[in-house]
Amino acid sequence: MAIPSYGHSRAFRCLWLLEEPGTDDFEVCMLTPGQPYAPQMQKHGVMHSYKIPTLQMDGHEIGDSGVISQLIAERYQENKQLLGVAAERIEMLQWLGMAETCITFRMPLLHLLMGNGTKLTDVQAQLIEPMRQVFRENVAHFESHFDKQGGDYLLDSGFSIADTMCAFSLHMGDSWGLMDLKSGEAPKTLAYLERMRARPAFINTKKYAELTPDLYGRGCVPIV
Ligand SMILES: N[C@@H](CCC(=O)N[C@@H](CS)C(=O)NCC(=O)O)C(=O)O
Repeated sequence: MAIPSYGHSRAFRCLWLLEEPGTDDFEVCMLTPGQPYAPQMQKHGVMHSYKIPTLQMDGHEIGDSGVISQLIAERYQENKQLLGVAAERIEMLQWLGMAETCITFRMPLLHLLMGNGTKLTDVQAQLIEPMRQVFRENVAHFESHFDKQGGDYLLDSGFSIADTMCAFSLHMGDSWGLMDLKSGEAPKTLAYLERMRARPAFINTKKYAELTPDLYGRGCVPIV
């Protein structure tokens, strides 16, 4: 799997999944952030994909975190069930989609957040306020789910790829101050996010952000 060397790319979702127990047979190729990804990945045998994350598996190149998550979960489902039960399939797929749509509106802000010097507060009135209600509704969707269904995870049956996909989006939105999780309007969603952040695999995944570009195995162990 090829990913850039910073911790807030969507690759976080897939690395987190791989760091959960049940999966050992993988290599992670960290890339240099800010440089075009395709040429860097080509040096490692990726022919067509230019997206991060990219998974090379069984002769295929897969360049979408949701699809990669499904394929990894299917591959290792004998070790650990991360796809929910059959009756939850449609709900699980909807959460995979939600993970992307709930951050889409924030994408124009990414270049600001990734260190070009502009403060979020400086663009608040122009870029954030007009979308404030849309941002709120995304958070409200998670909160009403936990109000109705309770439970520690998005699926009733337990921890799944719905969590690795969506909790990363909530983590990113909260860390960058783009989601009102701490306003008091979404206490259950915030508690859910804190539970996800406390998982050992989530904590291990954050360590990938400190690595230099190279090949690594589970737990950030260099491959020699
Ligand atoms: N929906 C895809 C989006 C992947 C994506 O756009 N990744 C960004 C980095 S987070 C990327 O590769 N940007 C470079 C490009 O689009 O050329 C996913 O969830 O993986």
